[in-house]
Amino acid sequence: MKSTICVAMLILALFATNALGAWTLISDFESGNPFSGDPGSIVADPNDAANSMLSFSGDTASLNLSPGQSIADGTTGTLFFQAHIPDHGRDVSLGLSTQGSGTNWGDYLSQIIFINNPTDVRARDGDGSGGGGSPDIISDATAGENYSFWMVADEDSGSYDVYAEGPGLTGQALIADDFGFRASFDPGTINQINLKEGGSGSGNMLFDNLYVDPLGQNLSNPLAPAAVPEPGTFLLALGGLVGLALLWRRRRK
Ligand SMILES: [Ca+2]
Ligand SMILES: [Ca+2]
Ligand SMILES: [Ca+2]
Repeated sequence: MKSTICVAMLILALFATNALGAWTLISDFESGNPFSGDPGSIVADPNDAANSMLSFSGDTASLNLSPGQSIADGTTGTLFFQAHIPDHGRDVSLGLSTQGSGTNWGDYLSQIIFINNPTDVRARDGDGSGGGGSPDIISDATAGENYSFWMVADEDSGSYDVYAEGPGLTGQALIADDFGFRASFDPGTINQINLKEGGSGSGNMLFDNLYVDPLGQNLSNPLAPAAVPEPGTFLLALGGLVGLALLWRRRRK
């Protein structure tokens, strides 16, 4: 009997593992642009004509997250997005904020800054806890390629981490650790994404595939095929577990 319970628990654990990692798509820019303000336009991905991306060429834009997409007061959530830095394009910041606070620099919580000449990526360390200033987090990023970013924001401590994957990086790299929010206020619910031009450069900056997991740090890739075991693999594992359980029962007799 004990062994049967043991097998049932293991099967439940298998299903529970697959249920973790809840990404919600905010926009893949295939059917419109959810940003308001000066939101730019939808263009074809320079590397894949079948894919659409946001081309931001304006001054300021914002996107309001629905309650189900928002990071609640006192909790941690993760924003995933892809960025493509054109050669000699526009200096643009992307970051999290709160509805009602606005879109000024002082309203940014987390802030990643795409510098287009040279193609560096920086992040603002608002309270100096990660060393201060806006250090390079990717020096000499490769123009014309897509990078994936995971921005893990902790509302309670007012800090964030940035992980990235792309040319010149080794796997999924932690490139900003415990950087302080830029805004000096206690944000409460984090429910806005801001885009803002940095005052230099011209042209555009491309973004795609915005996802949020408002319930915690999530370093899985929402664009990767779902990690569900194939039926054959699952049955093989199940068979193995049942076999082990039977063996265990026989040994105990
Ligand atoms: Ca797209
Ligand atoms: Ca950290
Ligand atoms: Ca708070």
